[in-house]
Amino acid sequence: MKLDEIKISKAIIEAYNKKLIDALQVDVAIVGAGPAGMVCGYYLAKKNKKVAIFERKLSVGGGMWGGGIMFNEIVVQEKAKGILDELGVNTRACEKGYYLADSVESVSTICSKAVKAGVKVFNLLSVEDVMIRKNRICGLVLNWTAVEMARLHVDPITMAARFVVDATGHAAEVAHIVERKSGIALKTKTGKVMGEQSMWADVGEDTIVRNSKEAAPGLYACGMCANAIFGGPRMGPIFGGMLLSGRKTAEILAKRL
Ligand code: 48F
Repeated sequence: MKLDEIKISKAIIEAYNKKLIDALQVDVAIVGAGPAGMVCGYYLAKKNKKVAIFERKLSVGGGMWGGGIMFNEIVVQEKAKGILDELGVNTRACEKGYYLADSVESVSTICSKAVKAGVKVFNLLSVEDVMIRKNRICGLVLNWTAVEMARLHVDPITMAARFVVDATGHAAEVAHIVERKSGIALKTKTGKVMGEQSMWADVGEDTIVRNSKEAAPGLYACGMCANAIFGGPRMGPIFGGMLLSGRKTAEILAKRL
């Protein structure tokens, strides 16, 4: 059989169009395919919820690939090890109560499990705005990352979601957009993004799970951005909090859907 480039192009264009059109209306739209967003998507998809993740970069995985200072190992604590076990990520005990995992194996396995559970991941798409109706966040405004990077004057498209999850990490980009543009007060002490505090793993890992909650009507904070929004320390290359935050957010949303 001779290979035909036109057939290859047509197959890709048709399949992607179908996938994107189908994602224009979902139960949960997650912004950011870091560890927290992907774990959240995995648990929601396992409960048969329709989930799309929009990721700015070419690759998924956010800050997990590089472990600590580019040493590609991550640490998780006892409480979170069960999530890696469930996903099939190998862990090795190091100090008592601390487990190591290869960060490349962690990212690739979490992503694979999320996609196989039914999550649709759209890389190279940036969220530049939100859709708000009746004072509730109910969708996202998307543009190609290439358009954003080249600063081209190209209008975005819009998709609808029953819930939106901000899983954009330290930047808390969706919450910042809501603060800047909507007039809706965030459910924080100040009504605004509180900002993350200096490194303190022990406190940060706890607060991140507590802060994984609704940040504005229709908008949930998940992963590092939960501490950025509600105020809590960063925690460095320990990733248990990200996994637990992703699972907690999924559990709350599964009940609300
Ligand atoms: O930063 P990231 O990995 O967030 P996370 O899942 O995990 C945090 C840890 O990696 C680490 C840490 C551990 O102690 O503190 O930082 O909370 O992943 C966030 C993803 O969101 C994407 C970004 O490219 C990254 O992959 N992202 C950020 N803003 C946007 C976005 C946006 N506006 N649109 C689409 N994707």
